[in-house]
Amino acid sequence: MPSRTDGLDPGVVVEVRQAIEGGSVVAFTGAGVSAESGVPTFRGPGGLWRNHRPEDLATPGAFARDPELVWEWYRWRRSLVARCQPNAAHLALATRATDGSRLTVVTQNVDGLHTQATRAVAGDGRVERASPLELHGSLFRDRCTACTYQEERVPSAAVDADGAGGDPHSGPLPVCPSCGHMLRPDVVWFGEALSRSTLDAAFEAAATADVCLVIGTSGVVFPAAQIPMITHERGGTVIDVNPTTTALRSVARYHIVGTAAEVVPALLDAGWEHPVA
Ligand code: BV8
Ligand code: ZN
Repeated sequence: MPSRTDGLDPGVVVEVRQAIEGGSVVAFTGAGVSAESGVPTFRGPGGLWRNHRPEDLATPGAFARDPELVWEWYRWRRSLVARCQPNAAHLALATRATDGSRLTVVTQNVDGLHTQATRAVAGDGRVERASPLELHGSLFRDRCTACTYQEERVPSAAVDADGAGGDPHSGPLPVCPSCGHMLRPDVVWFGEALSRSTLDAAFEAAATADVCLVIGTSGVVFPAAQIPMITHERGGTVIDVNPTTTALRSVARYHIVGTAAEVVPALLDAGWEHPVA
């Protein structure tokens, strides 16, 4: 069982910072890393799935049966997330991913906040090298259901570009300008395969990591949830940052009970000073 630490115990912070310093780190994040940016999680109280089951919305079958309902949900999420900003956890991760430290961000999230943080910290020029691996795609990209057409929906414009005018319940369904078929959100639905190249890169990062820093995930969705398990199997240290216990407790060496925006800067931020108790 992990050594559980409520909040920022200075001794544990020193130990974890030593494990991270000089080692290679894979930061594996879920919806919890964006909670303090105002993005609802999936399975918690007030969560995104609360009024629906995942199978009702995030599956190819749901889209085939009721594309209006699925688009309504994604348009609502897009307009909500477009108003959210990266929080201190996203920024601390982006700083380490772009300052030459060996830190790779692997995220299950589709909210684009890790990429926004990377742009904020490094500027557009260096985003490519430090871009997070987005295992489940992006809320702000549409793709055609029939050809290879894709279209980025820049978050700030997402509220308007949809033709929904920020009202998540209106607007005709988007069609491909190239072949006329319906567009869909470029996210990975349940029962759909993840991008092989993205998953291979994520598994490689996990296999060679000294530390897997797990932030804000219930650890129930596969194959993403294999990431910390791979680091553990290769002898790396898994650190779980979460206010509650998760399905990853069997592989975590530390469980730091706290929130992402509070804990992650303490573990990564060179300038972080432990507040005088
Ligand atoms: C596939 C994109 C095969 C869409 C998402 C039985 C066993 C094992 C696997 C399966 C099974 N039955 C079915 C499967 C496979 C299935 C799966 O894993 N199902 C689960 C539910 C059992 N997986 C799939 O279908 C995957 N594909 O297997 O394909 C295949 C192969 C070849 C060919 C064809 C097919 C695809 C899975 C991807 C699904 N898409 N998202 C969208 O977003 O709309 S998953 C969705 O869940 C999000 O990506 C989300 O990130 C992800 C995981 O959830 P979490 O991020 O963990 O969020 P959650 O709310 O659960 O937890 C938040 C945590 O944060 C909590 O612990 C909370 O305590 C904590 N927290 C809260 N506040 C804070 C905080 N932490 C820190 N700070 C805070 N402030
Ligand atoms: Zn098309």
